[in-house]
Amino acid sequence: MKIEAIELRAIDMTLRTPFETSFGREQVMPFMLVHILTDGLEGWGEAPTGFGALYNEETRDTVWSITEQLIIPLLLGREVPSPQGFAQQVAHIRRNHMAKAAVEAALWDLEAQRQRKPLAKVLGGERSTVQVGVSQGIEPTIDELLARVGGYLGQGYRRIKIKIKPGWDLEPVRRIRKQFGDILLQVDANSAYALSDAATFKALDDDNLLLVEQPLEEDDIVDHAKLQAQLRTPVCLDESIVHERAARAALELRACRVINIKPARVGGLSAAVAIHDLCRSQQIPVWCGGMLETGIGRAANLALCSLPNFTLPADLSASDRYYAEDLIDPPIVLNADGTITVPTGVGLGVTIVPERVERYTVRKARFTA
Ligand code: OSB
Ligand code: MG
Repeated sequence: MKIEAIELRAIDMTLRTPFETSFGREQVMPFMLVHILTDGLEGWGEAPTGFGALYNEETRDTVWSITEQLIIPLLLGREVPSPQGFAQQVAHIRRNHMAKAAVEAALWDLEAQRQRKPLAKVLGGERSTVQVGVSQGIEPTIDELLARVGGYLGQGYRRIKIKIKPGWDLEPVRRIRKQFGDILLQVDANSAYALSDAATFKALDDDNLLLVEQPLEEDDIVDHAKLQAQLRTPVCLDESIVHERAARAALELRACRVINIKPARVGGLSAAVAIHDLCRSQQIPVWCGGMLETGIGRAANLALCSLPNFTLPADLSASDRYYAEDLIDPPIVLNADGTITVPTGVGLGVTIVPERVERYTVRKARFTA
């Protein structure tokens, strides 16, 4: 199987409602799609660059330029590499994990199709449905937050995560507990706090949260260890775990008791599986985070969630929680038991609708051998 062409597309997707985190409020999500065409099969990957340089250092433009200038020349006209072989091939390019992950995802899609299996099976997945939840942003008022949380619980979601920041933490959590009782609840600070704010997290210790996600700076594993030592609630790291070595360091220093795995953040599904395996060997539960992906990125995340150590609910909701129209057909839906079904078709297992991809495209380029 030879790579004949690679198409890059910049797409702009508009969220049904704006999403606010400690780093800002966004409604239009810029993504880059990678479409690899071989003599027979086609593979798709997505870089979820919706938060630009606010979440990590990458933006859609950096992802595009690294992919065009450094990654595509390694692939065009050659045999399709295995995803793991590709990860080795680009290891000399420092960081740029979203760029690598998007191309690797398209190669996983191709690899699974070549094996005539669903991606989940090729990755070592075992379950057919996965527990999911909703990640709820910061709202202008607590009443609006409560209305949104109530809406999601009414739709059947069984785990709620809320974004927090200084000044929007104890009160929203208490009001949710008061109104909705003992639901599965967790918080995500996107590194908005310092170790000197430990008192806030000690106060949250009484609220029976599943975990507190990324309270401190991305590169501050030592302070996370100091914070975790003072808390009963598990600290979960997201931004800090940029590769398997970071996971190893965090676990060795006891900086967290749970890890959020996002393939885009760690450089691809291969690295995601490696972190899953490491955590499994140390009895550290993991769960799959999200970046408000379109159905293309979410289908790959769903496949990953089927691995055995993904034991906490994923940040992975139905298509209609994000976008009025998804890029895939049928859209991803929530089951009555609060789970989502892992696609069973070969490859990503979802049908990508070309007219829709075209409708949201703001820039495209085709590179040929
Ligand atoms: O920190 O998990 C995060 C979205 C953009 C950037 C960072 C994060 C998020 C989410 C979205 O929480 C979760 C989802 O895709 O449903
Ligand atoms: Mg997070």
